[in-house]
Amino acid sequence: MSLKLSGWDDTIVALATPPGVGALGIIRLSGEKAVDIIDQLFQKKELKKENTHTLHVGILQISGEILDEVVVSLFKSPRSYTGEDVVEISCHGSPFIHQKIIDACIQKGARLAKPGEFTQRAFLNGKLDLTQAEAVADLIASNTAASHKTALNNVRGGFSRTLHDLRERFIKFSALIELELDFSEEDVEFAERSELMNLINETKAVTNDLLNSFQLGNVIKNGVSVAIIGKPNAGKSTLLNTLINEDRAIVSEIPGTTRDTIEEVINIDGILFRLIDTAGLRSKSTDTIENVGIEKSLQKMKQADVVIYLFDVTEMQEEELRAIATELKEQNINYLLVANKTDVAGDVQAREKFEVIEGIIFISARNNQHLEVLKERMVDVVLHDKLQLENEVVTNARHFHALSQVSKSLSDIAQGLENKTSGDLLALDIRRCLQYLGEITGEVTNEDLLDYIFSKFCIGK
Ligand SMILES: Nc1nc2c(ncn2[C@@H]2O[C@H](COP(=O)(O)OP(=O)(O)OP(=O)(O)O)[C@@H](O)[C@H]2O)c(=O)[nH]1
Ligand SMILES: [Mg+2]
Repeated sequence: MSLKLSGWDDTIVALATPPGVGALGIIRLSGEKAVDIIDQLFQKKELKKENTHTLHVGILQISGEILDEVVVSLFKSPRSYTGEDVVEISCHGSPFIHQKIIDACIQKGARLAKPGEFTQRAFLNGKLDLTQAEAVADLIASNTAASHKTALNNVRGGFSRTLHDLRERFIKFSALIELELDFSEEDVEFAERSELMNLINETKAVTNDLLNSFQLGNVIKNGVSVAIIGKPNAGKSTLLNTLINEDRAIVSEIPGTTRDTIEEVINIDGILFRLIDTAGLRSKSTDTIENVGIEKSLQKMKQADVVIYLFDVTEMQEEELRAIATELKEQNINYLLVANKTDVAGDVQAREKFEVIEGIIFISARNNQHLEVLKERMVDVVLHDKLQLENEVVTNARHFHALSQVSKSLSDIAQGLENKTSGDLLALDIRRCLQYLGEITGEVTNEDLLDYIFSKFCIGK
């Protein structure tokens, strides 16, 4: 990788564990002088004479002042996370000690690392490609089984390996077509057009699958927002409380109890759902505050990924429900119709009352009845049965954008082949495709983009 950043030759230092008091803290150094710096602070041993991947117990001191008794892990270049010499100091977990040790390292020639700089160096030294490096940040941020799984898959190569291989094959074609251009007078074809077409189709299939996975990827990474909507007193706040198993929202028999929206998060089957309890919808209220609440509810409904339309089964009529469903459908809202208070109406009677309308979920929010059915349907709505978490999933908007461009350039190449366009135009389209494929894996990149990506990491990673 030819890209050199300013400050690239420096040795960097940072706390790798969370700031604050803990049993242990880990301070990490990376760079040419990492071993030398620690040798100046470490008593008794000379690390530069020690083997890589070894542990050393000892005292750290500076100018005669003892800093801490520590364990030092040694990773010599190139067999380290960054590819440079890396030293990790496990010390006691006091912020005071951490600061002392970091100051001592700086005094001996290190500088404080920028956010993500360790991972950035790993990328620049070819230890990780860009999607893997980005997945490291996702892995650290992952808070559900699903987000953990997709991030881990991407850290370990995921789809970027597939894209890398396809790109290599395009490079071969690109070279062959450029060669044709050199022999343009002789009208020869080095690049087999049918093979190129096969490669285009193969790449298209991969790209399309990845593009389709983005919606799911987004859900896995950011969670699904679910607005609970319905008339006053339908039991919306009760439903929220039962789902999160906590008395979070005020429940009362007075219609119009909830005024402001309340948000709570639950994890169902590894997917994060952001539940939003809203003010009950009624056509007109004399209370201005309630009206503001209703306005907010409508807004939340439009912004939500999924809407739970909750109604009191004893009060709702079939015709009205049908009209509501039609309205939601027309507004392109992803909704679930949920009938509440089946304990009052009777489960069987409630189902009979609405048997002509499909897909209603019958529950009693207060008695926690059939909520597991509702949860299952919430997951179904998100997954749409079309994707499994085992598949490779795009979670990153940058990748999504570049993949869309790959897809477009593939169509251009295909069209060029069909129209028997000249080699130089074909070469141009292929180069564009190579550019976007390379942007995803980081084989084509620029300093600004890298700085932007890594600036979102935490310090010490
Ligand atoms: N019998 C029965 N009563 C319920 C059920 N769910 C809620 N309720 C009652 O219905 C009343 C209204 O419940 P809430 O949860 O406050 O209703 P809401 O939809 O949030 O009402 P607003 O905030 O006013 O829009 C309360 O008295 C609840 O105890 C249920 O499943 N069965
Ligand atoms: Mg309420």
